Amino acid sequence: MSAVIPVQSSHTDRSAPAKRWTVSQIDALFALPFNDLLYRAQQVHREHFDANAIQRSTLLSIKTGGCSEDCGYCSQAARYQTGLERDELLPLDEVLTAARAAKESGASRFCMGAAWRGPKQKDLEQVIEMVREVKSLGLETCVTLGMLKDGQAEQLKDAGLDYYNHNIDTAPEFYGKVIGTHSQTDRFDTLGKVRGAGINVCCGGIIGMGESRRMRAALIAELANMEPPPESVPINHLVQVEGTPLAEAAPLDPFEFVRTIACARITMPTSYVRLSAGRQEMSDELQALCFLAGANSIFYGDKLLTTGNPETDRDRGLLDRLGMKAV
Ligand code: SAM
Ligand code: DTB
Ligand code: SF4
Repeated sequence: MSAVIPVQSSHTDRSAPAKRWTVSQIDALFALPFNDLLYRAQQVHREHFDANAIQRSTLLSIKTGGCSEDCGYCSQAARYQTGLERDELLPLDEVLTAARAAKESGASRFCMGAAWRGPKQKDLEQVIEMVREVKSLGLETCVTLGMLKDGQAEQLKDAGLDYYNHNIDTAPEFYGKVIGTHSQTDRFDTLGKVRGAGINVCCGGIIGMGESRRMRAALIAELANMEPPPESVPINHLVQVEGTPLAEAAPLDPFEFVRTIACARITMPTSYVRLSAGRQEMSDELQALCFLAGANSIFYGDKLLTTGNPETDRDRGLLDRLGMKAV
């Protein structure tokens, strides 16, 4: 087995070209005995990070529901009857109240999400104001607004935006089965604009949508082969939302989710790997395994965008019990 899995040389210099990973190499990582895979992930993790430190980001949905897109997992797509109430873009003062509360409870980054295919210029101007003001509270800023047009990333950068979240979600061969209103190529186009403007990239995907292991490997390969790989890699477990096409997706073996985290860690040694959506449905023990596999970031606060996340008290308790500290 080890013949097909090269040992990664350490890659701390982000200016040097990263190693390219083939899908087969990552598939071979997935196929390792669980303990061997986690051991490798731990070695890589400890080479680049404090293995007991965790970064915390708080999410806020600044514009909820009514989205034109057809993403098969999403509660916010207008075309699915998910029972979600639509909201217009939140006023600045509500956003700032939430950002202050996030800072107070210990988050280092505040991430604002909008259910858009992409922002219209007049909406972008309001978001830019939010970014400026949130940043002035001493928080890192992140937004996820959908696809960007030329010039929009630069405007966000000028406002002081630190991260743009834009996921590629799944393997290229599975993308069209989940989403029909835009392509993965469109997503890469926006990621290029974000990178080009000098904004940090937050890009990951969703596991548990009925994809095969090979497809999970292909998703990780696409992420790891970005030049450079994303600074932040959210690995979401599908949250099954009633009314969406993926509400009845077949359950995933939880160890397969842990393996995905480990593969992300090994192939993207210097990136923050975020254990993202789906934590509320996970046991403390499963989350601890994800941290052992190299996840070193979480969404913190009792709501994601429209679905639940563990209460902050539960998270504080978990991190305490594991002897982990926030960064
Ligand atoms: N509309 C923008 C976009 O699509 O990029 C921003 C918001 S969208 C909700 C952000 C990401 O949330 C999606 O790309 C997807 O990875 C994740 N997501 C949405 N619904 C989810 C669900 N039910 N379970 C897991 N992840 C989900
Ligand atoms: C990401 O990868 N996960 C977050 C964030 N980026 C924007 C969103 C998760 C959404 C989960 C479903 C919901 O709450 O609507
Ligand atoms: Fe719209 Fe984003 Fe949901 Fe897709 S994931 S339906 S683009 S809000």
